[in-house]
Order: sequence, then C-alpha cells, then structure tokens
Amino acid sequence: MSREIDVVVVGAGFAGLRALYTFRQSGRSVRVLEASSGVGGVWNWNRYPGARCDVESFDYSYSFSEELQQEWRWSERYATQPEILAYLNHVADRFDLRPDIDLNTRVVSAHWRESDERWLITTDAGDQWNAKFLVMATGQLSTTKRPPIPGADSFAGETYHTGEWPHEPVEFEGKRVGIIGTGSSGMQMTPVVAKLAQHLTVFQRTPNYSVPASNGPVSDAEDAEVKKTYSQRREFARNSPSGLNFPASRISVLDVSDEERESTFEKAWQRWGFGFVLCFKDLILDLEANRYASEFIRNKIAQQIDDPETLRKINPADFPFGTKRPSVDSDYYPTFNRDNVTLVDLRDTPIVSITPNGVMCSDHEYPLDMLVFATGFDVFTGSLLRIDIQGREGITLKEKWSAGPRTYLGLMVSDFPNLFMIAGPGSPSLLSNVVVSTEEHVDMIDGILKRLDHEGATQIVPTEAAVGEWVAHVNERAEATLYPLAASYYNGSEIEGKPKVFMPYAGGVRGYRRILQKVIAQDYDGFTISTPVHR
Ligand code: NA7
Repeated sequence: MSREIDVVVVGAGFAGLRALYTFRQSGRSVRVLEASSGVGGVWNWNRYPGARCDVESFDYSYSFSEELQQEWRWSERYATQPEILAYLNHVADRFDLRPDIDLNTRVVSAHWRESDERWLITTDAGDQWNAKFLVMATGQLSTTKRPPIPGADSFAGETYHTGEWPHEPVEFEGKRVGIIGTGSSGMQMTPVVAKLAQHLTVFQRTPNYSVPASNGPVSDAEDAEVKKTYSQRREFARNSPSGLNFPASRISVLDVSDEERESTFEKAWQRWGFGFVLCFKDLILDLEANRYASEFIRNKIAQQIDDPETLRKINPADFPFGTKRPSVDSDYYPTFNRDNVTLVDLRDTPIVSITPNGVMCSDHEYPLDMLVFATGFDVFTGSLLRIDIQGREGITLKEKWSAGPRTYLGLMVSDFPNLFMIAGPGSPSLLSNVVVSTEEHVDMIDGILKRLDHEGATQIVPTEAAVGEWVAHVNERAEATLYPLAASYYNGSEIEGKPKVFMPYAGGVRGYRRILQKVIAQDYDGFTISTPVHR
C-alpha cells in the first residue's frame, strides 16, 4: 500500500531541507527521503580531513530566515565540514524538520502514473509513496566515482573515497598513504594528511589551478558588520554573476597598464579566493585576457615550490585558468616541499594497476598502507540517472537523456510532469554559489505549485519546444566563454563514455534570475499547465 502525500523530496542536504521548510510553510504535506543516516547531504558524506567549503561561510548559508542568519555564528571565513554539518543539523532542529524526514531510505524508482496524475515512488525497503509532486534534491556531487583501474579491489590495505568517508576516526600516523586525485578534495586533504602520515604519495593526472583561501577566524566586529546589512548582502549575491559577495569588475584586463593588472591580481590573490575569476570582466571570456591570469597564478605557484622537477609536474598548463573548476587551497603547494611527500605525475607514468601492495605505475610500484580515492563524482546527472525514473508512457530519464541532459531552465524535463530538479543541469548550479541557486529554485517551485493551486490545475510540464530552445541557449552561453577549452565535469569529461555536453548555465546567476522572472511574468511561459484529466 502506498502512502499519499503532496510532495516527496529526495535528499536532505541544503536543497532538501530548504524544500521541506518552504513547502510545509505553504501548507503541503511533505516527505523527505534520504539515503544516508543523517541530514546534510554532501556535508554528511565528505568527512575527509581538511574538508571545507570554498565559498565564504556568510554566503554559503540560507537566506530564508532573518532569525537564523542573525543567530548563527560562523567561526571561520571558510567553514569546515563539521561546522557546516552542525549548521544544517541546527536548521533541521530549529525548524522542526526531522519528523518529516526518513533517513537510511534510498529511492530506487519513481514512476509517473497518468491515470491518477501522481508519482509512485519506491524505496529500497519496498515502501511506496504516492505523490502529486516529486522534487529531486539529490545534489550534483553526490554519486562518487571510483575509476575502473585494474585490480582496484585487490588492495590489502585500507581504502577510502573522500565522498564516502567513514564516520569513525581514520588513523594516518605511521602509515604510507596514497591519494589519487588532485581536485578540490585531494588538494584539501593533502596538507592535512602530510602532517600525520609517515609518507604521502599524491597521484596527479591533471594539474589544476588553485588560489589561496586566505582563511581565518571571523572576528566579532566582522560578524556584527555583516549581520547589520545581511539582507543587502543576500540581494547583492542573488544579482551577481556567481552568487558571491565580490563586486564583478567591468574592466578588461587588456585595457589596463601592467602595474594596474598586477596590483589587481595581487589584491584578488591575497583576499578573494574563488572570486579571483571576477577581478577582471573577461578572464573566462577572452583567451588573451585569461593568459595574463593563468601566467600570474603559475608564477605564484612557482614561488611556493622548491624543487624544479616538482614544479614542472604541478604547474598547470593544459587549459586556461578557471575553465575547469579551480581549487581554493590552504598550504597545498608548500606541502610538496616536505621530505615525506612525493608527487607522481600520471601523465609521465600512468597507473597500470592496483595491487595488494599498493599502486603500480608504468615505472614502478608504490607500496602503501592506505589508498584514498579523491577521484570525484559522476557530476550533474549521476544521482538522477541511478534512480529508475519513468515519465509519460514509461519513457525513462536515461532514454530521454541518452545524448546528454535536456531540461527547461535546469528545473524540469518534458514528458516528466510534476518532476522538479533543484539546481539541475541547465541552471547555474555548480557555476554558482549553489546555496543561492538552490534557494532560488525552491522558491520558483513553490511559486509554480501555488500557481497550480490557484486554478485547480494538477499538471505542469515544459513543452518540447521550450526545452529545445533552452538547450540551445545553454550551449550558446557556454560557447561564448572559454569553458569548453577544458575537459571537465562541466562538459561530462569526468566519466568515460558520458555524453560530452555542457551541463551548467554559463549566463550567470543574475542573468538566469532575470529569465526566471520573465518566465513568471509571462505566466510560466514554456510550460503546459493542465487541469484534471480523470474527474
Ligand atoms: P574533482 O574535482 O572531480 O577531482 C577529481 C580528481 O580525481 C581529479 O584530479 C581527476 O583528474 C582525478 N581522477 C579522476 N579519475 C582518475 C583516474 N582514473 N586516475 C587518476 N586520477 C583520476 O573531484 P573533487 O572531489 O576533488 O571535487 C569535486 C567538487 O567538490 C569540487 O569541484 C568543488 O565544487 C567541491 P583529472 O582532472 O580528471 O585528470
């Protein structure tokens, strides 16, 4: 017997908690189904040492409650994973969200039934929910990727993936540790583990650019200052290119003197972290402009590395800065000056296999006691496609997206009525401060549901034409940038065989917001809204 409910939300991370709060406020019955044993989404899974956010805490937090943003006190500019998880648990308690959340509950299928215009959702325990609306708050970075390296299961020591880190403490002391992967997770973990392990070997396939976090404690004065004008700060972020609190420059790097260029870069390097990409208007738009930034960062990296051979391996050169998501690090580069740290360049000596003893590269074997996969995720589509989602006439989402995701506004898919994605492919999503984009989508969905209520409508679905136009627009915006020049998870390159299409919307948070406002003003242009078919 399935249970009736207005809305099923899949996932209890940032997006799912906000969705539950908002839809409940609107008087709907809501059930959140969460696979893990706690709330927090990625912040509950990514417990590896050194894990922290690379968007500033003041901005990587909810804006929906003035009381919440006034009372929560962030301790550091860039919050650690435990602090963000504590925040999300606080939110769950403060707004009494837990009674409507089922933990340890993985959704295995969701089938649309035209006969009663509802979604039938089945969990791994065989429980079923019958919901008018289905909201996928499954995140973009939540399906871990373990590369298909021969012998991967044969390793006799401890193995971990950064995105599925155990809740129990992991001991590094006295061990030979290997980390595969130098994305944000690998770069965050490396300096911490290097201080604990007997020896650390970092296996790097593609060197990426990283800018310093310039992290530090939040002073009482700064806390008070931000809280005095918090709502303005939020409004600024919503109307900015990336949802961050940095003034985007309107100046081209090509129009300034050498001195001005260097001093602007230097200022951004010292303080802006991820916001470095915004310090001139054209760093992600113009290759010549980008060259200046890439060169500046390469020089900065060179100043931090003692050994010329290590520098040759670690200094990025294969793609322009920012076109693959840059990292924001704390002491990553100087870590390679330590005697107990080795950098292996997999472009020179690829991994041949994993053996019971360690990692076998083309030149020799690296014996290890512990192997950490910091190898990332099946980004954007992984968490959606691993669920058997069937829309009208049994069409699966997998079939629908066989050539890559096709959405309207990154929010809905044609033939899948009443199914919403939060920060899905085709929205600013991972090209933005994703909390800003998440809250915007929840509010958009809330508005849609109210609009349906208003005239007793029961279905909303985008037209095929609207999806086609949106996909074309997403591609157009991507092609106007340098993003396509890197093989990255933005364009499906993180998984072999994945369709190579550009996933996020590169037109900016502000531009996207204006489009949503226009769609609403035109009474949900691009959607078909229909009234009951079965009465
Ligand atoms: P990322 O950024 O996707 O990084 C994954 C890393 O793992 C990256 O360096 C990859 O190298 C490397 N990788 C992946 N597969 C392999 C194989 N087969 N062999 C060697 N190395 C491999 O994931 P993260 O977890 O670091 O960060 C994800 C996001 O979380 C981040 O962007 C922030 O938004 C927060 P490659 O570059 O593919 O050559």
